[in-house]
Amino acid sequence: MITLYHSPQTRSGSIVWLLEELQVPYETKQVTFRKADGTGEVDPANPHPHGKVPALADDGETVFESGAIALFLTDKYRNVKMGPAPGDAKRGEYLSWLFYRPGVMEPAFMERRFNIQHVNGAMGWAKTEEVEDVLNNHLSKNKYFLGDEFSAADIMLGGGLYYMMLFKMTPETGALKEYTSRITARPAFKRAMEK
Ligand SMILES: N[C@@H](CCC(=O)N[C@@H](CS)C(=O)NCC(=O)O)C(=O)O
Repeated sequence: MITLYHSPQTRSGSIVWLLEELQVPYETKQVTFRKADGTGEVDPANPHPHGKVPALADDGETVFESGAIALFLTDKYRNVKMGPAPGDAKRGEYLSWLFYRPGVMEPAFMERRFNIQHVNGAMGWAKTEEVEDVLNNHLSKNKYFLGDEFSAADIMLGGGLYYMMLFKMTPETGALKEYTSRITARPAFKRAMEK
């Protein structure tokens, strides 16, 4: 049985959405975590080395970091295809976008939120406006991150973009509005939100 270490309205919500898309049995264990306002504490039941959410346990294996969890699940559970397998022509593109979320998109938006000075050539991500251009350009030409194929990359990046627009952390462009409406209309997204 899959156990997701979870807390509502956090990044672990993306994994609930993914599990709902995959239609696999799972349980959630609600854990506490350190919040931005200084409240909360690491839950000793959470296997994440920093006490963050999400973390996941499955058949004796522990996985932490959202991107790693997404890749682990979409490779292992393939009754519903949520990501191209090794050898598939879109595998490289899939991995690129999955890693883009924690490696580039998130740091870029946090940089703006916390007013951090960008240093090209030193930081591993790109300036916020440049990231916004890449995302908007891609999504104005493609239905999903992988073209016509919805995948876990849309949950990881698209889910993040949806909340960033909601909290005014990125401008509400036509491309982003249309794309996020498309992905949040999915029944699995609605089920995840209800949970
Ligand atoms: N890079 C991690 C980030 C996870 C993360 O920071 N989650 C927040 C909740 S949204 C958290 O648990 N924060 C607690 C802390 O930083 O100690 C991932 O993508 O899984």
